[in-house]
Amino acid sequence: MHYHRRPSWAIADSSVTPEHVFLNRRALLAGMGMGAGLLALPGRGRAEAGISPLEAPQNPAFADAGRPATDESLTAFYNNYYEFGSSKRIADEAQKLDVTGWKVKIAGLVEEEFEIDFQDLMGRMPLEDRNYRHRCVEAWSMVAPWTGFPLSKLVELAKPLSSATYVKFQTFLDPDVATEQRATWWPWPYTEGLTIDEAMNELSFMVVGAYGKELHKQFGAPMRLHTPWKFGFKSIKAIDRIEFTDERPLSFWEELAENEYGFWANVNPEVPHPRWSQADELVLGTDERVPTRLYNGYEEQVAAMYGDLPQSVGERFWR
Ligand SMILES: Nc1nc2c(c(=O)[nH]1)N[C@H]1C(S)=C(S)[C@@H](COP(=O)(O)O)O[C@H]1N2
Ligand SMILES: [Mo]
Repeated sequence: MHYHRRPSWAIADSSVTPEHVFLNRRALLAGMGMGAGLLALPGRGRAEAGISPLEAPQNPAFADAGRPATDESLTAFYNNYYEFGSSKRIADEAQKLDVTGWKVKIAGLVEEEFEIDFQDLMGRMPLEDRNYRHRCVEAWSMVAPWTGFPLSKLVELAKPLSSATYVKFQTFLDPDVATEQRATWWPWPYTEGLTIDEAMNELSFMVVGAYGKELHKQFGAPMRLHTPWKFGFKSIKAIDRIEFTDERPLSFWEELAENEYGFWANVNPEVPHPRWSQADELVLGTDERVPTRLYNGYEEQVAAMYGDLPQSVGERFWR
C-alpha cells in the first residue's frame, strides 16, 4: 500500500472521472505499470523556469468571473495535457517542450497561406487580461487569469475566404519530446475546431500568458485557445497550425468517443455525460460543488449562435 502526502487542494483521483477512462484494452494494458510515477508531485522550481512577466491592461468586461482566480499553486500542477501523460501531474514533463522560435502555420481557405513567428504574431496582437471560468468535462472548474488576444484578431490577420466555415486548430507533433505521442491509439496531433461564427465570438480567446507572466508550459505555451462556454477539452494547447476549411473538423476526443465528447461541447448542466452528471462541479481549491450553469454562465455572449439548441456533448446522438 502506497502512502503519500496529498496537498489539501488535491482532488482524489476517485472523485473525478478522467476523460480517458473509456479507453480500450490496448490502452489499459499499456497504461499498466505507470502507477508509481503518478505519486510524485512535480518539482516546482523546474516548472517555473524561464517564465517572464507579461503585462497587459485588464478588459473590464471580463474582470469579474464571479469567483476569485484559482491559486496558481493549484492550477499549475493540476493539468490535462495528454501529450505528456494521462495523469494531472504532467507539469515537469511538459517543461521538455522547447517553444523558442515557435511558428504558427495559417493554412487552407485563406487568401494566401503563410507561416508566422509566434513573437511576431504577439507583437501584432492587442494583448489584454481576462479572468475566465474554465469547466472541464470531468466536472471540476477553476478561474484562470489569462493574458491573450481575441481570436477574431487572428482570423482577420489570416484573411479567410468567404467559403471558409470552420477553423481547425492543431497542437505540435513531436513524439521525441512528448513521449505519449508515441502511443498509437491516440489520434495525434491533438485537434480541435470551431465554426467561423464561434471563432469570431468576442469570448474566443488566444491565451499567451497567465498570472501576469508568460504561459507556463503545462498551460499550453506558447499559445492555447480558451472558449470558456465550452467544456475544457475544446481549449487546445500549444497550437502550431490553424486551418480554415469548409468541412467540420474531427477533433481529438470526438474521434476517440464521439458520443461522449462531441463537436459542440457547450456546457449544459441538463445534458449528462453518458457516465456521469454535469449538473454541478467541484471548484478547484475548495471542498465545494457549485451548480453548473448553461454555457458556463456565458449565455449572454453566446446563446444567439445556437438558437433553441444548446448543442452539448453527444447531443446529436441522443436526439
Ligand atoms: N494539446 C492539448 N490541449 C488540451 C488538452 C490536451 O490533452 N492536449 N487537454 C484539454 C483539457 S481536457 C482541458 S480540461 C484543458 C486543461 O487546461 P489546463 O491544464 O490549463 O487547466 O486543456 C485542454 N487542452
Ligand atoms: Mo477537460
